[in-house]
Amino acid sequence: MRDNVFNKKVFIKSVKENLMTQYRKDLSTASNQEIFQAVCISVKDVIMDEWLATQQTFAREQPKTVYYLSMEFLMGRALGNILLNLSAYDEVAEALQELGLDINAIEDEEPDPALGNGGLGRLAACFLDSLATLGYAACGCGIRYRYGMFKQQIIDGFQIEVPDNWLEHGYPFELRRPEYRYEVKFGGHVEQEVDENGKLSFVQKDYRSVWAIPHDMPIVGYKNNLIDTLIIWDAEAKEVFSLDSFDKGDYQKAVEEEMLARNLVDVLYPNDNHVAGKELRLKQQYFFVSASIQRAIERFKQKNDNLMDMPKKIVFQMNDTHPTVAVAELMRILLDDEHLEWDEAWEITTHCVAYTNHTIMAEALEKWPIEIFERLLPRVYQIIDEINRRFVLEVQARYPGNDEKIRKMAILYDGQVRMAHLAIVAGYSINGVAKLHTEILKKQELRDFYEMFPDKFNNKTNGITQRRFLGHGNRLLAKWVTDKVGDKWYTDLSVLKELTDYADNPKAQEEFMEIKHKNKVRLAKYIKEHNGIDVDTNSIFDVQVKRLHEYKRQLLNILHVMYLYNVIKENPDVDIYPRTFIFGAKAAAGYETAKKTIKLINNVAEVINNDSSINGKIKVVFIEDYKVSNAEMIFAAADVSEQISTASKEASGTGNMKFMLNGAITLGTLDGANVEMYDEVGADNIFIFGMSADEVIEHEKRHDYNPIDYYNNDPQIKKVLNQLIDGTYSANDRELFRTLYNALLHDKEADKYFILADFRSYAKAQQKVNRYYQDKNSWAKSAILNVANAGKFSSDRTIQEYVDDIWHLDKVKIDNTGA
Ligand code: Z16
Repeated sequence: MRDNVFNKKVFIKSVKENLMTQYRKDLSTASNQEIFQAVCISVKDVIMDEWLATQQTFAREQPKTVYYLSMEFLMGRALGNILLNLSAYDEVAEALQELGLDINAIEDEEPDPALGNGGLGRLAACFLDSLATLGYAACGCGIRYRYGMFKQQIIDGFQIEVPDNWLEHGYPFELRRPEYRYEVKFGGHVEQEVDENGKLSFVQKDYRSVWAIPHDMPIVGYKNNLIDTLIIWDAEAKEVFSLDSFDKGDYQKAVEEEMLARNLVDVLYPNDNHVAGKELRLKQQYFFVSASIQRAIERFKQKNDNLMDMPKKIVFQMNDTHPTVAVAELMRILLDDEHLEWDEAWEITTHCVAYTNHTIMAEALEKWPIEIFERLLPRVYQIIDEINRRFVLEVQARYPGNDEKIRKMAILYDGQVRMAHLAIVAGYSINGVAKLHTEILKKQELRDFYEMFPDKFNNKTNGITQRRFLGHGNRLLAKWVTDKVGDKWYTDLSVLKELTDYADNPKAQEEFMEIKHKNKVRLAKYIKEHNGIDVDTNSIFDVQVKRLHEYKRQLLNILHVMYLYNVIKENPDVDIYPRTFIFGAKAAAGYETAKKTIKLINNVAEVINNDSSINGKIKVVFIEDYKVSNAEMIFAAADVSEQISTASKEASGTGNMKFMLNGAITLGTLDGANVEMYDEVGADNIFIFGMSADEVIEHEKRHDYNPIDYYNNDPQIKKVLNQLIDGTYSANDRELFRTLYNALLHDKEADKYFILADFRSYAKAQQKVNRYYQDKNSWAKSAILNVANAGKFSSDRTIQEYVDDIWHLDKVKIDNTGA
């Protein structure tokens, strides 16, 4: 079947036919967008058969299924990835070439489905790719936001947020399935009723409800004929607003339901590692969680008659606290709709739900005011209240008279619902996302829970999919790797170890550097087109791309650039190898400090890039609208990967792994997964600096850090900080960066993220980078060793660990002889 469609001739014919039936155009008149759509329809034809075959196999074999509940799936573009996983990329590229078309230009017509903020959402996307590739039955469950992550424009150095209407031309890879809709109820009140058997039951009355309409997206496994599904739920008003309801007197209700449905999935909250606490967000959470659980239970009941068997067939993985209302919703359905006893429902729930923690940042901890919760979800709240009551009894039994424990551990406390506590009490597994992070959870943040439930806690170090971030994003390096070690790395990244033999080989080193250079030329072209800046492709490409957050310390990076510039100005002959400092980052729309940092980076760029006296030695580039599609190109072109978060703050990081896989050398702190990257690659092939997590935590406990000391005792630091407020980088408004200056020196928690404490150590590490790059062979050797030792960081490894320790899924083989 597949051979047929991706036979070049057949494929070309099919694309032409699609252009005709869809647009009544031929190749000479069709736009690239129209051709893109036509290509997608041809690809979809193939997918549909395999998708159906997979779902039929699942229905027949009933493998245990993981429902990955996540508010975010940062998928990135689908076309290229699907073609790669179908092993049809080259054929299609050639076919398009015969039509005079460049496959890259066609791929560029696809909007990035940006239904996520950053690391957490992209991790979910990598996990789906690995689940399908490893042959597991998985269902991603999320929200079909009409507007995903905003598009970023930089105007006069400031970030401007522009709505991203990703559905404008219709998204070719989604399948709307209104026949599988579910009702989701909000508000009203709970009444107790006694049924015919004298049994007490609880009924939600006077509620407002919406339909949840599933849209399926295919998750194509790598060359294994298996296609899993990502369901994104859209909201629709229950009744079409009609005169009919007006006559019946529920006009008001109809209007309210229409309004509820209309706003519900409008927009993704653009906060990474931060909660805004908006009521609409809780509505979104309950909406997609309720629909997903209803669906899972209905599917289960089609083939099973004993609900107590659910844990054998279903696991709900809760991606952070965002979907943890799932605990109570599952209880509600089992109690109220399935009429189970509390103990039975609790037995099922506590063996079906598991929770991943992704952060220790206090501002990311979700706590909902009881008032909002109770009003919006009255029955669900009752259930949480009962879970809490029973849990508090358990704590009292275990720690008699210890009220402190209750204060620290209760689910309901101080007028709030603490979602992480709900997840931990009900979940049978609690995992962190890197070794260091999990240790901090056990020893600090969740210490009391670890003491009470030690067996629930485990680590699952994050990973990334090599198919997208090497296979698709860096085709030159992918080919080089395949030439050296064969193509097994696509499904077993550990074979990269075999590249170790080439690290010392001068020819291999030269080839590697040549490929890196070509990728730098590709990025330079993009930068020229998008920023109008010429960059030196022989300079060191030093890259920090990730969400903008104070703990990630983009400010440390740019302050160091300001310092370097001072050094060059004072001593024009200083030995500095040309360097291009590349940034890319979106700031949450309401995060003022983050937005100021973007403005600072752009203003520093403006001054430095236009100072001809430094002979172009250093340049600064801020890449607008950092997103998955340009990320693929950026990783491929990087020499240096900046992973400089304050130790203990970055739970894992995943960009760090993408750079490593593309042969960039990490300059970083011993934070998150950097620690494990260090262990894999060895001290000679990574630049580590700064305080350790223990040191940071110790200072935080003692409150004994004073950044002023660094300012007073280090004239170069002093000079750089003064330049924030003397007009050097804001000639027209000296006060522009006062807030950044104050945040470092004078605010309540001055320099909360220890930028000045780590500055010297960072500058020293940068100096090492400067020297090391000039020894081309050593650099190439280290870069190759980074690729060689990136095997551990495949999301295939991560997913297999989830399967072995938490999910216990069955491996499925899809027989494609029928297709
Ligand atoms: C997020 O992207 C992360 C954590 C979180 O609680 C919320 C969001 Cl939106 C990130 C972590 O910051 C990062 O260290 C980690 O690699 C990533 O989640 C995936 O685990």
